[in-house]
Amino acid sequence: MYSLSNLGFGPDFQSQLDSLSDPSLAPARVAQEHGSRYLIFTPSGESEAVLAGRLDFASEERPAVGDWVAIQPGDPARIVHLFQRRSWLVRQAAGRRTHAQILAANVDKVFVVTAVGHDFNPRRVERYLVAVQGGGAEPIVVVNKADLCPEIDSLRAELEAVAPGVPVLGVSALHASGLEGLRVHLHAGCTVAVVGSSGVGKSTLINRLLGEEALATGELRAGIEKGRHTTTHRQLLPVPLEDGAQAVLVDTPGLRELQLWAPASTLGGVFADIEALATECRFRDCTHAHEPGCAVREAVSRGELDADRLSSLHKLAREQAHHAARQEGWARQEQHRKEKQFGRLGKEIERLHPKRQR
Ligand SMILES: Nc1nc2c(ncn2[C@@H]2O[C@H](COP(=O)(O)OP(=O)(O)O)[C@@H](O)[C@H]2O)c(=O)[nH]1
Ligand SMILES: [Mg+2]
Ligand SMILES: [Zn+2]
Repeated sequence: MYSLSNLGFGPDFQSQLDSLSDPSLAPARVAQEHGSRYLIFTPSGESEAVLAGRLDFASEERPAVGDWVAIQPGDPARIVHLFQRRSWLVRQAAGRRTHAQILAANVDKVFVVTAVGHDFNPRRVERYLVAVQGGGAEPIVVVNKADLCPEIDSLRAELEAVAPGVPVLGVSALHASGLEGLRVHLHAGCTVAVVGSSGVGKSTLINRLLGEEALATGELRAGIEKGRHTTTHRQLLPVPLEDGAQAVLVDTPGLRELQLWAPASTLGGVFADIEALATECRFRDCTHAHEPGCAVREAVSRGELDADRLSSLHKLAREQAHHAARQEGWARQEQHRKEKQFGRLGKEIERLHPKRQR
């Protein structure tokens, strides 16, 4: 059984429900999505749900895992309304036409999981942090498989340097060590998504936090850190805490690369060290690329700032600008298409009801 508050339902969603003023509707949270069929959590348990016809919009406007929705109870229940999201984890979905794909909605925190060995890469972690903070969630960096590496503390320090203000924890999911550091982030009603490349141990970690082998994990193959990718669907997993309370974990399949989808403003948060240096640049809009009197490039030449970190910022800023421009282009096209459609509709109405127009 679930309670709405353990699932993360709060006053903001309650007031959205109230504003629908339809006593036949009930709140529910999307736990899994399989095309047009959904698994939802409600206070009376789990149930299947389908979309009511009119919700069939563009993909960002369709319910995603973690979304709060209003349902008409039944078998299956019908989802009639999607509540406004508090936060989200978004990536750009692959395909001819790039579009935003909601990986998880209404997430409070995100465990960004990496592992010692070939996955370890500060540049990849920076990328995740930008995406997480851009969606309004709080990141926690987890370096897994600490059992395989005696230098775990120096790896942690390396990530702390690229993640100002973000906790960086070394753990071993396999040996269940260091997990207390993660558990302190699980509160009643709190939603924590777990992201990272395939094989870093996300499912193993979630099983440990759940206290049961709920998820299949990859087999340890030849070589030390290789794992098979086994999670294929995103899903919500309630975690029992003390006193009957629950938090909610979101398992995600391994992402080969989390393509950035975040507002430009989040770059500043992740690269706060560079932002601080930039206050000393001669030009206020210095891009730290070629301008004279650039305090950031001076810090690089003095060896105080890693040149790779600066080029990472440049790369992410270019990507961000590129996506923003493309998105704007589509928004204009879409607007144009709608205007044309409404224009046609107007003419049609005029044709059918000529008198009403006068
Ligand atoms: N040595 C070691 N192996 C681990 C650890 N955590 C997970 N693994 C192994 O890594 C492989 C991939 O784990 P899995 O949880 O499926 O990764 P996922 O793809 O991120 O969900 C499996 O063979 C796990 O047993 C750990 O802390 N130490
Ligand atoms: Mg997995
Ligand atoms: Zn500069």
